[in-house]
Amino acid sequence: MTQRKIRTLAQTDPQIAHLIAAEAKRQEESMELIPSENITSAAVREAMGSILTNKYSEGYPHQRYYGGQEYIDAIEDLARERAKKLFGVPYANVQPYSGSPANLAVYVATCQPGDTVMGQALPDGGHLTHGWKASASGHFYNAVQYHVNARGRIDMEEVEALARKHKPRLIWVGTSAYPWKLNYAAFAKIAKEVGAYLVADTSHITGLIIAGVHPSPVKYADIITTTTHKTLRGPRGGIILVTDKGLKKDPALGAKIDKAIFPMLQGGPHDHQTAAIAVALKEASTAAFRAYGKKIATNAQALAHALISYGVDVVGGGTDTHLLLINCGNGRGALVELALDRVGITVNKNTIPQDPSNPFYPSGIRIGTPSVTTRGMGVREMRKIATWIKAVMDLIADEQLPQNAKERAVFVTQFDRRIARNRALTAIRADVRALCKRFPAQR
Ligand code: DSN
Repeated sequence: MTQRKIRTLAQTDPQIAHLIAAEAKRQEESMELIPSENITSAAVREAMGSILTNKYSEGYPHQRYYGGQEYIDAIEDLARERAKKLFGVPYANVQPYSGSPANLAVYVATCQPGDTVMGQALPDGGHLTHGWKASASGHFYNAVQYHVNARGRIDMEEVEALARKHKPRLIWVGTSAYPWKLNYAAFAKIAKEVGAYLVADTSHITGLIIAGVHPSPVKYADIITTTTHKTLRGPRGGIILVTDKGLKKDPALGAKIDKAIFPMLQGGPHDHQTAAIAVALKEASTAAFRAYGKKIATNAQALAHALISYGVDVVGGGTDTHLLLINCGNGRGALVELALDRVGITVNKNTIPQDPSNPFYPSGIRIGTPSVTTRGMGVREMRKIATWIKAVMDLIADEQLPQNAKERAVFVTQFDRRIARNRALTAIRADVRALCKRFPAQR
């Protein structure tokens, strides 16, 4: 009998192996301040890279359309039970491939195409899937959008007025670029008055909710959706939870969500992903994780305070979550993103409330602390990072994006080339690398 030789990735596909190694080095030597990113544990990655990816399992535990499910069922049962226990809810679906399919499943389970839905506008810190016109949610549903006020806080008077006027079937409360705590009770009152489902998309703040740093929506929302790879620190994936309140409103809600995920929107679940989610949920049930969640917020506040003390325009004057927005000046977010990238600080350009520019050349950057907190950095390191951000912003302060939209792409390419030779940026790059070395990314 011939024995099949196991070939490593490097032997089979050296190009991909090389690129993964290069990305690992990049992750080690630079710091990710993109608020939606994090660093998974070796245990999560082991489950994610396991042989479970070989299996097909359409359906749900103990009700599948394929054989050979005894271990897969046990894995999905564990993931569902851990999710229910961790969040204190009676129902969980752990099969969504990620956050956007999870949110689409909520629409499919609760609305008909053309129904009115309501969510926070994307430039005001909401999410594409909450009714923004470029997404399916804004295309197939009659989406009404609410905004933030001049202080950058959700305008609850507008939320109430729009809900009364449009009587949405579903109201989203959830954000992707909003630094403040959400008032779930106020949203629940409005949703009750107009008879809407209240859906909390906690993707960005799930880890903070587990840590008790942010209020929980469990008492107030009918449905909760979350990605699993942000502050929860799991693999890429999504979870949908139905609360006691949701089941009281509609006892079939869990069954409707299950049906929306499969067979309406998805095929076979990604069993390797389900196992990795189960591992992440176990990790998130520990006191160590709760301490981690608290540190994310402490670090974000320290970063915001330091930046403000250096005269940086932090939108709304701070944060009480894991992220903050910096106003870089009209359309300059992309320039600051590129310059920070040059020194090994990865952020993303982002619109700010009432942005005078557009989403491709927005005026802000979005910064978050989940990943650097996972590396073990604390308040002292946040102050250091703030000095580098300020220094980089000062170094490119004279660079102005052309008014003429057609000239912008060329300008940005030339700008990127120009700063590659900047000695002051190169010196900061060396300091960033030295700090990263003291706080390894891989765990
Ligand atoms: N792409 C995610 C984020 O960066 O916030 C939201 O889906």
